[in-house]
Amino acid sequence: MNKVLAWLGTFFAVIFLAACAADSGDDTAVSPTNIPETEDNIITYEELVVGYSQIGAESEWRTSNTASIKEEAENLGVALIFSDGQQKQENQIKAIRTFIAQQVDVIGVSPVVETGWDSVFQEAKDAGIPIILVDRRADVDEALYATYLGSDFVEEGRNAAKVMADLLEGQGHIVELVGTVGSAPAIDRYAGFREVLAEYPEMQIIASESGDFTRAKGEEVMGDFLRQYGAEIDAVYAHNDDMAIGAIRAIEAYGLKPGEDIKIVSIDAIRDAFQAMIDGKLNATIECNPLLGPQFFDLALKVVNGESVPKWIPSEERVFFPENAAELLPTRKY
Ligand code: GYE
Repeated sequence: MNKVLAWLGTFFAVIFLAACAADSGDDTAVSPTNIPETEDNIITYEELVVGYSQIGAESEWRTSNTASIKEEAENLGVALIFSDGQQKQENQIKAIRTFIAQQVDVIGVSPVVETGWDSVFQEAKDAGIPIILVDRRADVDEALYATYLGSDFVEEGRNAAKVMADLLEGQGHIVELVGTVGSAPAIDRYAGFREVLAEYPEMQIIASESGDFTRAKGEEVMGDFLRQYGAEIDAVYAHNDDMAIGAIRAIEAYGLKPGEDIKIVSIDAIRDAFQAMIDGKLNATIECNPLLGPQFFDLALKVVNGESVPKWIPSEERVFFPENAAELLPTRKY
């Protein structure tokens, strides 16, 4: 018994000394924040349960993005509960509520539009489930999400305008195929393009309509533009390659040559855009990387384990032209 008391005495004395050392600012002291976590309280990929709310399957970009997420979950052994929102915000909100009820560890979401997420994100926060925004931002308080992983869409819009200015030598009539109304990439690609265009008073946007990021809608809207403006159109700025491919079809049906009579610049850099450049029908594509699976799960694990992560992880992106499209196509992964 005495031995036990003596041992306890020594134990508390050590604790007391350690506390004094911490107070005195000695950085070798043991404090709760620098005690290494034991293996027991670190979550591993095999234990991680992730709810993922995807937008839909509107474009090649999106299907590659979905494939990247599903493949990486499988590689890592992560339990992934995947929900396809069919491009409807209400479906995404329902999916997030289901994930909360299922008590997943972390939620990944690619918000179809920017606004209207405050309540459901707050519900996740109240349940202690972190949200990671993937690909698209939501217009909410920074406290409601852990991080955003995705592109700088404003910069993509600026780059598209710079390329367009070169192609048109600073002069001409542009029609614009806008992405999904209210979505982060549509809002930012619209703004970035105009920011640079302001430096070129002789380049004008004569029409701007949404093609909802799909080939079918891009073709339909381009058909309307051609019926209205015909050969007055010098160029198309499409917020994604799929709409540009739709526009190419409409221009051919109208009897003009895409890429020659009407220049086309779009965004994403999908494989079909490389093929269109090889065929001389598309003049440039600005890269937007959908292969976000590996970075997403890396972040998800860090976030659930309480590691701090930056509020934005931007993707690195390039611009591609027809000159080396044939050489690059075999290397493209989406
Ligand atoms: O550019 C488009 C897709 O959010 C960046 O969504 C993404 C966009 C992409 O449908 O093709």
